[in-house]
Amino acid sequence: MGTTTIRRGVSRAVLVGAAIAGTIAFTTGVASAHHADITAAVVCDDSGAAVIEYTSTAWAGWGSDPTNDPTRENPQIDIAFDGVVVGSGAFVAPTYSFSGSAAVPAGKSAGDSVYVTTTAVGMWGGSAGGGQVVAIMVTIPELDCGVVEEWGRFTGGGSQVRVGEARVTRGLTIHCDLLLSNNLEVNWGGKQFHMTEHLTTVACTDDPAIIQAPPPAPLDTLVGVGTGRYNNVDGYTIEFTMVDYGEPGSNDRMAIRIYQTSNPANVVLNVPLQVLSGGNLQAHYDQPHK
Ligand SMILES: [Ca+2]
Repeated sequence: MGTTTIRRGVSRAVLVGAAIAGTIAFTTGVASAHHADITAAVVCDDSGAAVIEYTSTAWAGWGSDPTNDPTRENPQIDIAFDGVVVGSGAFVAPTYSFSGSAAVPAGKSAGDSVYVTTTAVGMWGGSAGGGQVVAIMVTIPELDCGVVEEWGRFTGGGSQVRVGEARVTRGLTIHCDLLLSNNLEVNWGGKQFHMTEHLTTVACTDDPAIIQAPPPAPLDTLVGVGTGRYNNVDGYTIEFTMVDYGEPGSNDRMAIRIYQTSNPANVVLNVPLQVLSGGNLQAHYDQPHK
């Protein structure tokens, strides 16, 4: 068996713990209306690392037209964590702000504080001098940036699942992780396909736009590929997509394509993605298992 790609459903980083305390701690520099405001929060980035996200904005009380105020321009605003510059940007129309992120300083952990400062290094538009510093204190929360694996599976419920010319035999079960036994059997026009090999690839995904419940599940869409027997002859591949649009199943969708593995042009069944004409696909949570 070749390389198996396993996607265990939706993965996401989880933030656990207290809300971020962000308060303006001090303002220094030239006594002037010109300064940068700063907001910041500790979050997990996509790679699972703890980072401080910041947004620096020209002082909010400025002017009446936020989209066209050259006095808000500044060519260099430095961002520092505990005095170490970690980023730089410019205030330009129309937002006069910028955002970024950088790693939490080494050695800092939950409960520690980090001073996030924004310094107006450049001259302001309208030729006001720079030098203003604004700082906020960010307290690092309890963070668990580990990737959470949410496991899922699909079953066929209700009456027999029908899509296009195909009927999916009762007992349909497909797991995202490939590890437990799967069952997919399709009948159409007197012909029959039975998936015999575990899937070779599968993707389980969750589209926020699709209301899949009930039951609650970490996915609404499963895309799989497997091999099996067509009319009792080995050497065929099945590609399938299942989408759970909730109950009673009349909005659920499925696609099935079966072809000869050695000759993909020999397609014996092709049902494009479409609404079921019977039955109900159901996505579920599954227990972690090895
Ligand atoms: Ca459904």
